[in-house]
Order: sequence, then structure tokens, then C-alpha cells
Amino acid sequence: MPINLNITVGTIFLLLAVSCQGAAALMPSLSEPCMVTDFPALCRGTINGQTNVNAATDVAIRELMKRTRHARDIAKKELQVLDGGVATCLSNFNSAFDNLDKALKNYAVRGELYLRASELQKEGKKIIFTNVGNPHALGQKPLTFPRQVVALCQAPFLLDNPNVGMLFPADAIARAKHYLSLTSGGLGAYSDSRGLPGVRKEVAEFIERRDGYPSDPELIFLTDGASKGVMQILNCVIRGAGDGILVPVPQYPLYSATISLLGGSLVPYYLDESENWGLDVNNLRQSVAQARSQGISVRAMVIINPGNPTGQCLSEANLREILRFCYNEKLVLLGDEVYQQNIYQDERPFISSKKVLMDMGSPFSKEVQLVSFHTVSKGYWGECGQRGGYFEMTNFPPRVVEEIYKVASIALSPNVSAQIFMGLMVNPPKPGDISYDQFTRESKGILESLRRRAKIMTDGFNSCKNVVCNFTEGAMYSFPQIRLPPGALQAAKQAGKVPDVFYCLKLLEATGISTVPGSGFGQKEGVFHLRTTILPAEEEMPEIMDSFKKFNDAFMTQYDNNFGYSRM
Ligand code: DCS
Repeated sequence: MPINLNITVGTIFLLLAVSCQGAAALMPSLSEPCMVTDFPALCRGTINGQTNVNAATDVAIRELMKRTRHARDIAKKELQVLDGGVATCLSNFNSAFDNLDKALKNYAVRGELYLRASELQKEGKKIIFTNVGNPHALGQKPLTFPRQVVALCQAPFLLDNPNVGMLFPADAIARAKHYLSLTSGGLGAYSDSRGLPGVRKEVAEFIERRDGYPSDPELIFLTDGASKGVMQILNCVIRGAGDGILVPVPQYPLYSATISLLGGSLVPYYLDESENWGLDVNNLRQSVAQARSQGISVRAMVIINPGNPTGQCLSEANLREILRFCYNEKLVLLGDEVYQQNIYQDERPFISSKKVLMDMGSPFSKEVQLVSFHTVSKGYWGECGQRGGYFEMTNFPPRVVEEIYKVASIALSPNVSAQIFMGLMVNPPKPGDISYDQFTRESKGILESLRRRAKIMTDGFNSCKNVVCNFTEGAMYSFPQIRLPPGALQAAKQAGKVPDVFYCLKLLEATGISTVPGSGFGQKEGVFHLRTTILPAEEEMPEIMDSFKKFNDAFMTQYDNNFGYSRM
């Protein structure tokens, strides 16, 4: 079905008008009027709609691309006859389309490897999907208490059933009533565009307990997963190709894809593999200086802590350096902290950017603008399909918060059931509650198993020929470096593949293990990696690692000619 052109063009102008205000306002010093080049709003809206649904498949994405192409062709024919102003719009629509095309090509976690794995699965091959951090898809059981509460909220008539107490514990019943009382009309009604005030208050209380500093519910926005929050904020920061965002390399492609989609410039800074993926502030300085020398105005910096795909936990000292750097360079810091519960070592526990910033005191604590993101998709919750997240803003003037609120209002309301998951995540059962023991047993069980799996994987990779792997300190991934022999580089070239894609495809065909090539996250020139999640069932892990080792060692022997390896 073709897209209705009248509606989409109208939508473009509406989104354009509102999002431009947000963009101009975020950094008051850079408040020149937004230009028509912000036209990607149409594509943004459409792609947001798709990614909002967790089950958004590549088929759907391709269909979207087809429809967009179709709409462009119709637009071209119809608008050719109109005046020059409209022609400019059309050319901007074209550039928006190109941004969309580029952004989707960038999306490695659902890229070539994933598509081939899906084909093989249809042909009946057993596939171990380790390409996406999607715990429930790999067998993780949902935590009982939150599902009980949300089940009751979804079916409130059960609360009137005299037998409800036989099926649900009293604390789940009480909690369901509590959340329903926070809504105006239950789960089927829109909430405020920032989320339910009562849940935002629970999030603020969680942040206060975690960091020991006050948190204001008015500065917390609930979102459909952290992805939506990141997209909203980047939308407000990026006005055009002249605006740069510092992004770690390797990075999770949400950032590269969204920056492409919004027509901004990604300014890379490299994490140091030999220093356990540490972040060197001197590299940051160089990256900013180089970008500025090319006329790019660097406006924000992204950190992912714990790291995806790299699995490192940033130390307090490192976070302090980063915050000082942002202060000096006047950068907004986007702190992606979605893996804060996923920690597998004791030397470097998670510490939030907000806490470090507040500990630093004035002027930093009063001036550095920070947006911190969290989600219900990760940790021991793993509720990816529910699409719940939040962001908290620190040191943003009320005027800017207002503008971001306006932009959020375009989407009316985040998912209400996901908001309740978020409420439950930040306010789980307490000691003495009926469900406390079961909740603790379940959540500890998941985390302890993840810790063991992280070790099995790292040890497994390090036992393989020409493979080295830093320990997964946190998050959900292993990111081994694969040192490819020249014979393999040659064979990849002949096959027309990037070398790590070539390796990962061979691995998939031989073992059914579906990974993501390192090139999908960015890596230094001539260095190759792959990413796996550490999520396959613990009892299957030894067999998976055996099968990986057999494949890898045979591959290395096949292509080995003892000189000119890819760099370590
Ligand atoms: N930030 C990081 C660093 C992530 O890894 C992810 C998801 C998100 C944000 C977005 O999460 P939600 O939108 O679900 O809250 N990680 C993807 C990945 O690498 N594998 O699975 C999903």
C-alpha cells in the first residue's frame, strides 16, 4: 500500500516545526534558526514507528524502504510541476531518504549475518542467535513478580475476582492497585508524554538511593526503551552535517545509525583494546581538534558504560576525566548506562556519571549537561520486548526541558505497561515483602549465571588459535579479536567480503553460531573482531565454545601461511 503523500508531507512540516525548536534550544549559544535541511523528520517518524515494535523484522524494514522509495517516486512526479521551494523540499526528502538508507545499512546487529542465519534457519539448520542482546529469546525466564503485577494491571477485572488471592501474592495485588491508581484509565489510556508522574517519582527515588544525591522527577522522561530516548535527545542536538557527536569506536550502532539518519556527523574516538578498552582523554582531545579543524561543531559526547560491544566498566577516575573534558569543551554528555546491573567483576563496580559529577562539586556539578539513559531490556530483567526506558537530565535549563517535552509530545505517550515495568525495576520487592525471597533468588540466579558464562566465553576464545579476548567485565557481550592470516584476507577479497564478515559467515555455515562482525561496530583499520552475546544457556555454553574452537582452529590452519597476519 503506498504511503499517503498528503498526510506525510503534512506530518513532515509538523515534525519539522516542533523538532526545530528543540534543536535550536538545546544549546542556547547555538540558536540560529533551524534550516529546511532538518527534513529527515518524516523518515525519523516512520523509522521510530518501526523500531518501537521490538519484533520489527528486517522484512518490515525492507518493506518500509520499498514504500519510502515508492513515495519518493510519486513525490518526484507530482512535485516536478511545482515551484522551486517545493523542489528544495523534494531534494531534502531525497537526502533524508539517503540518510535512512545509510542508517539502515549501518545496522549490523540485524545485518547480512542475521539475514543469512534466518535463511539457514528456514532451511532447517539449528542456529544459535548470539547477534542480539535479547535474553528472553535465548531462554531466560521472566522474573515472576513484575509479570504478576503487570498481568493484573492488564486484566484489572481479576482484581475483583474473589479468588485472586489464590493465584497472586498479596504484594503483587497491592502493587497492581498502586500502579492502576497512578494512571488515568488504566493501561489502555495515554499517559503524559514524559510518562506517569508517579512512576517518574519512583525513578527519581531510585536514582537518589543509588547516587546519594537528589533527583527531580520533572527532569525524568520515560521512553519506549532507551533507544527512543537516545533518538529524542540526538534529534534535539543535531541540526545538520555541521554538528558533531563524539562516539566511542567500537560502539553500539544505535548511535552511528541515528546520527546518519539525522544528518549529523559522527566524530569517533577510539577505545584502547590493549588497555582493556579503556578511554584515553588525549585521544578525545585529538578527535575534537580534528573535527573542529574540518569545521564541525562538536556538541555532545556519548559514553557507553558498561561498554557494548566491548564489555569494559569505566573507573571513577576515568569518568571524572571525561566529565572535566566535557566541562572544558562545553559538551553535553550522553551517558548510556543501560547495562548498569550487568557487572561480572568486583574491582570496578558500576558508578553512575551523575554520581561522579555530583561528587566533583562546583563548578562541574552545576554546569556539565548530562543525560543518563536506562532500560528494562537489560540487567536481570531482560524485558526487551516491553520497550521501557527512561532518561534523566542534569543541569538543563527549564526552557530546554520544555522544548524536549514538546518534542516528546509528538509521540503522545510512552508505552504505559512498559512504564510499570520501569516502576517495578526501580522499586522491586523489599526485605519483608512476600515476594522478596523469590525475586532475590531469581535475579541473583540470572546474574550469577551470566558471570559464569562471561568467564566460560572469554576463556574459550582465549584458548583458540589467533584469537585474543578481553574479559567481559560488564554488559552482555564478548568481543574477541580475530587475527586473520593473509590467505583469509585474500579469500575474503575474492569473495567480495569484508574479512571479518567472511570469517563470521564461514563460522555461521559451519556451526550455526550467528555473530556480528566487528566492522558493524567500528574498529581500527586492519584489525578484526566479532561480537557474541554471553546469553546462550549456561549448559549449552561448553558445547558452543567447543564447536567455535574446532571451526576457528581449522579455519586458521586452512588459511595459514605464516606471515603477514592482520595486526594485533
Ligand atoms: N544502548 C545500548 C548500549 C544498547 O546495547 C542497547 C540495546 C540500547 C541502548 C537500547 O536498548 P533498548 O532500546 O532495548 O532499551 N542493545 C542491542 C544490542 O546490541 N543487542 O541487543 C540490542
